[in-house]
Amino acid sequence: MNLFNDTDLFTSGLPNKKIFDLPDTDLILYEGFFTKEESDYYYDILLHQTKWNEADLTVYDKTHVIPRMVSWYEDKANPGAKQDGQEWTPDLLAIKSKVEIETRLRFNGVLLNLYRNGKDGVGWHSDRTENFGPDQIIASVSFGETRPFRLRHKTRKDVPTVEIPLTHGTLLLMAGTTQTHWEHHIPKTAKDILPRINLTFRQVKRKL
Ligand SMILES: O=C(O)CCC(=O)C(=O)O
Repeated sequence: MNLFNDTDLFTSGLPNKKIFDLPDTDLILYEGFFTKEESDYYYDILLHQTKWNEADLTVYDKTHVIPRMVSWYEDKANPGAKQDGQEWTPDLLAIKSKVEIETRLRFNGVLLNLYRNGKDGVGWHSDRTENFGPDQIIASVSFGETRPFRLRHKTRKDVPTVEIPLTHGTLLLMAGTTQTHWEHHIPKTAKDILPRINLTFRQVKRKL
């Protein structure tokens, strides 16, 4: 059985835009942003043709291999970008262009994450590194297995945790002060699930 060429593996939501009414965040979800056919195509291409790498994370002087595979693309014209980095592929540029037209924003980098199965996930964090600035805007595209994306406010305990199932072909825009005030997380699961690919488009401003 060739699981990954089975186009009925994943269902996608109907085209639908939802603006969340939450404090300290501008969060917009577009379910079915990519059609089922587009999503199946991109899932298959990205899964098989991306150069997936392991990555390390150092916490309190201990270095761990993170439980997911990653791949990074960035405009070479971006000041400070690695000149030997990967070239954007036509498919990544097509995905980026569709996201840019809808959001009316421009992105110059993308981090691809591959969650191979339920043992892969990402712990609570916000995306605040010196190369992105404090309130970076992130456009997050998902293909493949639906995984719950959890968000929690960093200081307001009265605000409940939000859980958004990121279905095949979804776009989630995180803007405003989301990264300053909120953390996000993809929990691991004991369920037997298929891979998920997530692309986070970013506006990289390197400190030179
Ligand atoms: O997979 C996701 O939806 C989230 C990825 C993420 O948190 C990150 O790349 O920082």
